[in-house]
Amino acid sequence: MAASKDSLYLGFDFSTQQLKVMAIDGTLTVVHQSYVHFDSELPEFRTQGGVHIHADRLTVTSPVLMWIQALDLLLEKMKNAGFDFSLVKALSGSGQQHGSVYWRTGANHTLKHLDPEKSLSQLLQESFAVADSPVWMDSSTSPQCQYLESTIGGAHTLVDITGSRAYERFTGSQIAKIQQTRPDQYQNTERISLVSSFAASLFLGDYAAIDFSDGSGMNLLDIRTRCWSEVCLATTAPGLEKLLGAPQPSTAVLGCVSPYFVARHGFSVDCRVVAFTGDNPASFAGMRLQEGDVAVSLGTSDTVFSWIKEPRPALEGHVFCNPVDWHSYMALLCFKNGSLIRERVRNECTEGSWEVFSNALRDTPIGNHGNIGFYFDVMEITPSAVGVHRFDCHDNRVSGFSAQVEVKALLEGQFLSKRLHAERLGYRIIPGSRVLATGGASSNKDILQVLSDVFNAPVYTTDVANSACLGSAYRALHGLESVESGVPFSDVVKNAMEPQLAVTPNPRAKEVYNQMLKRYAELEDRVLQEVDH
Ligand code: ADP
Ligand code: XUL
Repeated sequence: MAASKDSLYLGFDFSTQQLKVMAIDGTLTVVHQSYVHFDSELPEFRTQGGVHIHADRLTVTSPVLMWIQALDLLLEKMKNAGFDFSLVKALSGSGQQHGSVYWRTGANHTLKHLDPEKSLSQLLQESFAVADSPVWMDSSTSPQCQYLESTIGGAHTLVDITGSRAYERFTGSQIAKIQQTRPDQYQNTERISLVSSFAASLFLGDYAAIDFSDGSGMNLLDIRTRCWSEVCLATTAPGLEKLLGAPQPSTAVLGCVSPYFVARHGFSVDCRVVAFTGDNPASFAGMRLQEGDVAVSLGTSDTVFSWIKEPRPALEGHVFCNPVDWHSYMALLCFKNGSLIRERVRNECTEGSWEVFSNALRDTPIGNHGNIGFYFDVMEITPSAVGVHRFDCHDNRVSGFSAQVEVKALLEGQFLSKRLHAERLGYRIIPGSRVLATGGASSNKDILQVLSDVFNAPVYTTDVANSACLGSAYRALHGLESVESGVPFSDVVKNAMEPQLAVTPNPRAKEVYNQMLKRYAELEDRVLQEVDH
């Protein structure tokens, strides 16, 4: 690779709360970062945490035009910061997974003929059949999930084909719900994109393919053949194959940026668009995950993922196609109650200050005097439970903890849950295992200390907490290089900065958390039974 400082590679991340971008040069050095925060910078859309939670508490959507306006604003900010778009050789990006965008009939014609005098939000006002896109936080599609599993021959059959049993937030059930509840809008749709492929389409000026890795989060893709599963498509909604377009490898170069970006922002006509993918697959790339590592992302949602060679899908968690090596796979667990609940507890217990929150973590002992808590403000994905459940050291339910104990119980509970469910998926801590942490909360060392203690493994971070953006920029570079030479991803990023050791486990933690993990598992069963009745 010519490690040029004059060639730039862009990675965008259309995440739940904000749109972010990062630029790297040919030496993999980060040279620019910028973001647009939806709630505060685009208040006219009235989102909270980037979404609208509807009256039923189950339906969660985001306005598609908000994402477009955010892109207009972000590019404007970059221009004002003196960013030179003409140096960008390739760009890629990621999106929150599972969300779906419904392009109205005629929208592709609009995309292909964008007037560079106008903003994207002006031009695309009328381009969507569904204005509010269902996103990953939605859990309103239980009937569609039940129908899919029962029609296809049970949860195990669906797991074998798609890598996951039916999940409410997965795109297949979301599409089925739209088709059933708004047939007119479905009828008026010419293309369905994921958030990732929607964003790629904006840059491409044409409908962009869904990539194999993000496509694995739909309950529609056969993860072994990497083709749409005919039976899943047919069970979900009519005419789907045409509406989705053919899926493509995550490393595919889809084409060049549309003339609109050349004329309006000064991009080079040769700037390549590499397939966009999901935020978790992009983080996977950004963290340069190796076999044996486990990555823990602490963002709006918390996720845990690892590299796997052979898919052994289970009823819990997900197996996705690997975003950087198409022969392999990645395992993923998703926890919906992540940063937002940490913020709530911070606001209620530690005066809204992360510093006071950190003090509480430091000032309480490992094991928190035996107190254990489950904190699910919204219906959790792993496990499927809701509510706040607190237990004292004798496993008796209690109605509250002191502020400090509450903070520690939240973090210990979140990490015990991650370890428990990762172990159920086959993850084992072995000598040399590393926990790689990323996401907004990974900037907090006291949170990482609890993570390290619970997993009894050293925790590493990269300088850049924003691994989905970084991974997208790496993927842009790799996409370009691999077209020319077929070079593997690991070669392209081999000179990137190694993750830094952040914290090591306290020697006393192993025994305490091994015991506590057993109690946590039993109490989780109890919570699940009690919630059911
Ligand atoms: P997204 O999933 O939207 O990409 P990020 O990974 O950017 O989210 O994480 C944003 C979250 O990071 C915020 O909601 C906030 O709760 C959390 N965060 C930021 N700084 C800290 C901190 N010092 N300690 C704990 N959490 C933090
Ligand atoms: C993963 C998931 C979330 C979203 C938003 O399955 O639903 O992690 O990708 O980050």
